Amino acid sequence: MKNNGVDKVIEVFREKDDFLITAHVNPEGDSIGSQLAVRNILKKLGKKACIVDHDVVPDNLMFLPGAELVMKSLPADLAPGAAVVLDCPVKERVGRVSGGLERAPLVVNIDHHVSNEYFGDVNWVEPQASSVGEMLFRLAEKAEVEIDKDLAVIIYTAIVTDTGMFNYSNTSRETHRVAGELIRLGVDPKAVHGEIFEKRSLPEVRLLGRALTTLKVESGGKLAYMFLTRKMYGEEGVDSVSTDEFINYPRSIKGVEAALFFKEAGDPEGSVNVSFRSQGRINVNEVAATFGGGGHKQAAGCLLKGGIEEASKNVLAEVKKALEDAC
Ligand SMILES: [Mn+2]
Repeated sequence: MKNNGVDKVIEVFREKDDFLITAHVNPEGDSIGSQLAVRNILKKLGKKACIVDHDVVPDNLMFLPGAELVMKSLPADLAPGAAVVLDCPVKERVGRVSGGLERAPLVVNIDHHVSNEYFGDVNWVEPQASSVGEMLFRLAEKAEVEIDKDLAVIIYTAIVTDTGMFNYSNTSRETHRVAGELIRLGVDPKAVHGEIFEKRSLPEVRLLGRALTTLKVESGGKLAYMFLTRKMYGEEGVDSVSTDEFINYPRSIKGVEAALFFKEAGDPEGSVNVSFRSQGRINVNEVAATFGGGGHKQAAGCLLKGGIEEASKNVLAEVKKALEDAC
């Protein structure tokens, strides 16, 4: 477990010429934003870089400069000098792109998850950082790479999404310093917010409605959870929508200590995405880890094989146990 730090990452960025960039499956603002930020920085250093992801970029992040360049499969002739893995606690979380990591002689792991397994040849992990975006701002400052408006918008998006709009406990004085700098560099917070959070599709809002009808509260009001099934997607005539915010509804109920959201995944089929949130009394990173996942103390996730009912039963039992021990 060696944390090499930002300087070593900058050294690799300067030394190698050709980079593969990737991040975790089921992408959101920080994983997309941090990949685009690394690409932007590498381009300014005169390097070649391509981004390959297991999933497509969510619609609400397509406004980000460079989002259209994210590829879904590895180019056949890809032979990168290094791979950069972002916002990813374990190597397996890159999904299908893991084949690309094997083709790279050097893997750089940049992350802020406390559960990070230091799987890179070079590791830079800062669990106290709000987002990988925030870390990359400091990298750009240190490397003296120009932070133009495009890069500022990309990093701001990573921060605003991973902090739940500066709401979560990972929001620090440093987070606000960076956000302030980004505004000075040209970010319009209202415009970015509008792009990310106020262009919901009708099916997305209706799917939230369907998920909310499954909402249950147990453990004497301390546990709230809900489901989203593939059948519900079918009923709304859509295949994928951004569901990042859904977990906030069970989480926001008065008295709830732990919130869970179970979502049947389309790819790989027959698997279930689980999101965990805690108000601080239980460590959901530990609970998610017992199911092969991880994340942060108050926000974590895992991917389970099998049907949603069976998957949820096991997870709910573990969370209830943790609640009994802690509360
Ligand atoms: Mn993140």
